[in-house]
Amino acid sequence: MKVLFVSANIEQITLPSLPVGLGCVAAATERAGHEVELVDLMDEADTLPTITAAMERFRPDIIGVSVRNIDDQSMENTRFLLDEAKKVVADCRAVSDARIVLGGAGFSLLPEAVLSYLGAEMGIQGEGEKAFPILLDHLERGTDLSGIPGLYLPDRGLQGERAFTKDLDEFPLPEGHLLGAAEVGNLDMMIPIQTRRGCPMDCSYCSTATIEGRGLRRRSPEVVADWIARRHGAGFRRFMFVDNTFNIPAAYAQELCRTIAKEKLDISWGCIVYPGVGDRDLVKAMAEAGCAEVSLGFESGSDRMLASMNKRFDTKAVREFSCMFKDQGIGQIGFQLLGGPGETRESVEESFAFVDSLPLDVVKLSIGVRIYPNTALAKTAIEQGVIAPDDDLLQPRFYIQKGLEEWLRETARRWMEARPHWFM
Ligand code: B12
Repeated sequence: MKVLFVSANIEQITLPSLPVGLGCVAAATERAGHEVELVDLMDEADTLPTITAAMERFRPDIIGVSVRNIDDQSMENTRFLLDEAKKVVADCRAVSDARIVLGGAGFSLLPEAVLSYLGAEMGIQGEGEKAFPILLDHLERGTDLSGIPGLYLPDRGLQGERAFTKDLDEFPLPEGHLLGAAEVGNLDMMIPIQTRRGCPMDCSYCSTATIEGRGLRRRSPEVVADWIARRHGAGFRRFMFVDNTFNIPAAYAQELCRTIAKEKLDISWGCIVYPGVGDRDLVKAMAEAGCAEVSLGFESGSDRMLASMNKRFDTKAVREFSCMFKDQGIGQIGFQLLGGPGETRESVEESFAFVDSLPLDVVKLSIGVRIYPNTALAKTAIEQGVIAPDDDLLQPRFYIQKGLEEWLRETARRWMEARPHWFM
């Protein structure tokens, strides 16, 4: 079959992100024997002309659209981003009769609500490399779609239990032409690479388990290092590990870094780390492999709040961790998520003082916590009457501890005034 993959994300918030997930599905679909093309709409002011040109040139049988963002996750001046994807789906419809299949992190979070909002024929929750080719096979033969893992149909819900492939080496990584905007040669672009999926940590507010599952699955370090070396050969120097937690498990992260370092590449990269997992040797191995910056999502400087978010570390571990990165010359962005259940003025002041005492280069403050389905936070919010039990959470809802709202904004502003490296 001829499959056109369309990345509907046009957002440049924080940094433009290449559609690596869509590229992975496209690579697996190509390997399964189909003809594929990928259109990345990131740089398009008006998406219709690009979509029209692609349809006329390629004439696809099926269109796969990735839906990454639903909203910007910010309680202050919230931006709802799904209308951008809605326009892309409408544009595809306007110029093609091909069936539209949705996927991506945003779709996986709220499959039924997104499917109905965007008006597509179907969607696949979770990883698409295995399920999408199975779906194509069924569509080609005109057979019944029930049983396909992770497939959602409008008004008929989930058709088959989701599958989580254990060994990610079974799936190809996307090469040049399936890497979205990188193919046009923007060599400054940060190239995303995912080495593992799934998170067992269960933070009270986090949506990762819904998107990727709880069980950790990985690619072998050699496969990852080879892929990075090929991109390096093509002229790219900046990379970002998009794994939720680069350092879990620590032994794997260390082996990965050693394997990358052996390639002796002139690269720099960033990643997201979970405080308290791994030691000095790991941080040293990261520096030697090119790590230039880590996102340290410790979220609070109050031990009581950390425990209430189900974090498996305390402030002492955060400090030790932060100092290890400082010692290795690795830059750090610290993240604070303020206003969750149980937050008080004291815990906020405690957090700010703690953050202030760490060797962080940048600090991102978020006030209010986006409520995602299947989380402990959603349960609390329902129990406290913050959201209705039947709220599908498509329109962003936030939890903020009652009575703190104005005070928290004011206090954050006051602390930020004298700290230009802090932002909201
Ligand atoms: C890394 C990351 C970032 C990095 C991106 C770096 C980069 N260069 O790409 C940074 C820090 C910059 C970032 C920024 C933002 N992010 Co972010 N990010 C992530 C994270 C952790 C991983 C995304 C990723 O690359 N995954 C790896 C790829 C391989 O997976 P994937 O894209 O999901 O694709 C798989 C499946 O979804 C599926 N699939 C994908 N497409 C398709 C298509 C079809 C047809 C099919 C069948 C299947 C399919 O198969 C793929 C392969 O298995 C996710 C959380 C998560 N676990 O998903 C949040 C996440 C995507 N981000 C989110 C948000 C909100 C943002 C920001 C808006 C935050 C902000 N205010 O700044 C910005 C937006 C950036 C932008 N320009 O779009 C939210 C989106 C949900 C929402 N509320 O909208 C997520 C889900 C986190 C969350 N809270 O739940 N992010």
